[in-house]
Amino acid sequence: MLTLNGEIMKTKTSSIFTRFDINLEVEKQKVRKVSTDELLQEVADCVAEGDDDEIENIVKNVLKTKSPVKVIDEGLIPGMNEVTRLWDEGVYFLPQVILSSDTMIAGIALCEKRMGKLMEKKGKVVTHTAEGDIHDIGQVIVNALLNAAGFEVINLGADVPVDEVVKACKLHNPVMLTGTALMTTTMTAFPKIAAELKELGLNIPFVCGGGAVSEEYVISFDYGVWGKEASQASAMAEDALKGLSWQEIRNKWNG
Ligand code: B12
Repeated sequence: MLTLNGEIMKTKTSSIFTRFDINLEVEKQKVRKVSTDELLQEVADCVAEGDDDEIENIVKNVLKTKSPVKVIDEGLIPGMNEVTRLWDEGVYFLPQVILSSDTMIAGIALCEKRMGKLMEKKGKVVTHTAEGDIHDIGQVIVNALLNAAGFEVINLGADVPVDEVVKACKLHNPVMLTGTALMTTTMTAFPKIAAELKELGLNIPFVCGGGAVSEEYVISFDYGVWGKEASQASAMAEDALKGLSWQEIRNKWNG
């Protein structure tokens, strides 16, 4: 390159010409090994690499020898955890994360289909993702596991206004309510919901999970029970079905 006074300036061409296909390969190598099982590792890699073309074949294949819950717990979730790590480290950006979450959700749907549904439903659980929040992967896992455990899931979806959550609880009279929040700006909906439930005398455990909420935060309001892992949701719903109060469920699972 010539400068203004005619001198030749040495330029590093590697910073101008970028081979994005090669960069992608480098990114792939950054996905860590998360399982000693080859098939489960394939599932995790598929999510971490956001390969939504391959997920169906890979999950159908692994489901021949492993249970759907194992595929979710030891393949899909660890794969998504890798995406979270790569995002936090600045390796992944929104496009990769969107591809991975679509791949994850497709994988969960296949597992859910395989788990089947019991004819007799045990009781209702209302699930939602907080108002203003579209991060619904945790909720999708919770839904699948509750369904598999025989609960009737009233799935309100993501970004649900406080009043709609309360209205659904009034209408369905569930044994338990769940909420997921991944953003510090959206988790503030949970104490509002709890306060409205209290005003109506709807005395139900409200299990709150998602990366944004801490145990300390959730147990700071009445009805709140902190859910660390999605897999706890069905055991907590069983407790609620047995008649344990929100205080008893909180004492058992938190603190
Ligand atoms: C995937 C992802 C997305 C995807 C979401 C896709 C989807 N359908 O969910 C997309 C690309 C769409 C997205 C968008 C955005 N995102 Co985003 N995203 C993430 C990422 C990388 C991973 C989250 C995830 O799915 N984790 C995997 C799931 C399984 O984890 P989980 O939900 O926590 O669930 C586990 C437990 O918490 C628990 N659990 C959850 N719910 C429940 C319920 C019960 C009952 C129980 C028992 C347990 C339980 O079980 C699960 C494990 O078993 C995080 C990074 C991070 N560090 O978390 C950022 C992150 C959450 N995103 C963030 C942001 C800022 C955004 C955007 C605003 C970006 C933008 N500028 O547009 C938008 C949000 C728009 C909106 N209004 O919501 C921030 C939030 C910051 C904050 N603290 O407020 C994070 C933390 C990234 C960061 N470090 O900045 N995002």
